[in-house]
Amino acid sequence: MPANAPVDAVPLVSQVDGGWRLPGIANLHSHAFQRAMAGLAERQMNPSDSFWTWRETMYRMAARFDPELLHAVASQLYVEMLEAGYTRVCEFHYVHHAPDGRPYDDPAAMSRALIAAARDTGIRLTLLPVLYMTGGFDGRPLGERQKRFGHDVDGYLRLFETLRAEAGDELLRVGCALHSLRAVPPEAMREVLAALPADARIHVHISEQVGEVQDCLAIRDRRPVEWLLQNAEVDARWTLVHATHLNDWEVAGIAKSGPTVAICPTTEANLGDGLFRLCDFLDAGGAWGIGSDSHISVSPVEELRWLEYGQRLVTRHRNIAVSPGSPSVGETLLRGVLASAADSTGFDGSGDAVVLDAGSPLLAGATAGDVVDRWIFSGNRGAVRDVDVAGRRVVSDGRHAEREAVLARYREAMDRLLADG
Ligand code: NGQ
Ligand code: ZN
Repeated sequence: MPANAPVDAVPLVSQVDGGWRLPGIANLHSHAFQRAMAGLAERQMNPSDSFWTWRETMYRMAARFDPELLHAVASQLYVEMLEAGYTRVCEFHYVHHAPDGRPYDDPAAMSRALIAAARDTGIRLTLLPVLYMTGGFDGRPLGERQKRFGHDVDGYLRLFETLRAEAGDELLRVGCALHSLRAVPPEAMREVLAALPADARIHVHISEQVGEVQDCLAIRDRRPVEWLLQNAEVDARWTLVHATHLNDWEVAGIAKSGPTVAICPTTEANLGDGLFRLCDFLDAGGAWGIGSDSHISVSPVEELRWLEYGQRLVTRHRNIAVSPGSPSVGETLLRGVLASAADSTGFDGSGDAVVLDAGSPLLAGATAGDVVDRWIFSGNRGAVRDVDVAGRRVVSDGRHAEREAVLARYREAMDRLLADG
């Protein structure tokens, strides 16, 4: 196949012995520690519960982590990701220091816990140490619980360089994340961007909540995406996480500049963010992928299904994510995810594969033309049989080789995280 063949011409699925082989899937957005609170923020505390009150619960959970607990939780999460078909994960990592804000003896200790979890489980990791400096657009200092997230520019760049020097093999990349426009003052953003190597990936949370758009307008006189496009050279090295609230100019501007939008459908639903403007963005030719973000679900099937279902619910139509020449919703979605994966993660994903079990009831009588739709739109029974990462088999018969040992450590970690006091 010539390198410039249109993506639709590359077969997405091939038949192998007793299965259907697909490319590995990239998870563009993860906060590993949040796996430990999945399902634990679903009781009403206050009639005005919102993203911002959820965040307080999340901060209480974040405050309990140390490197050992992070390693245990991330290992479990990565096993679950691999068993679900994710072979690459971008870890948007901001819990850097001890709970009182002081750096650990090794300032990269929390990052190393994530790297160890990825190496132990065999998932490809794009580690994105996060720059987090202020508690709001007005530049207010970090709150008590945010202190362990914070760096000044020099401290951040030291961490970035330390990690970067250790990366580059087929399983680890290091890029840069700006937590959000509210957490990074403009001058600091410029300094950090100017210091990055030319090939560094850059991820940023943006325009997830209406409150953030309003604050940005009030203080920077621009909407968040509008401001970013006007104040940084946003291109294919960038990933904009969420980008939920966009006006027409912003939709066109993102599509034209080439960043990937990391859409996190289950988390965005869970947090009451709003609905990404998928139809308009696809029409504009924008690049996008999916992330499991807060890990209330660890399933590419569920992310893709809900991305489509959200659109069906608001438009009252069916079969939305299609394009001329690509009438299958499942295939169009999967191709979208594949097309952005290398730009967003820094891994081209060669040697990654997911084999679906042809013996699964979901796939009885499947053909190459319908197997992807059937996988995505026929329920929640796991159909992933085998998973390869960089040519190495890490999941066989639906099970990760280290599943039991990782789970035992995770249970102990959860007991500690959930203990009183
Ligand atoms: C985060 N998560 O950093 O974990 C954020 C919440 C914030 C999502 N936005 C915190 N889904 O945005 O300040
Ligand atoms: Zn996030």
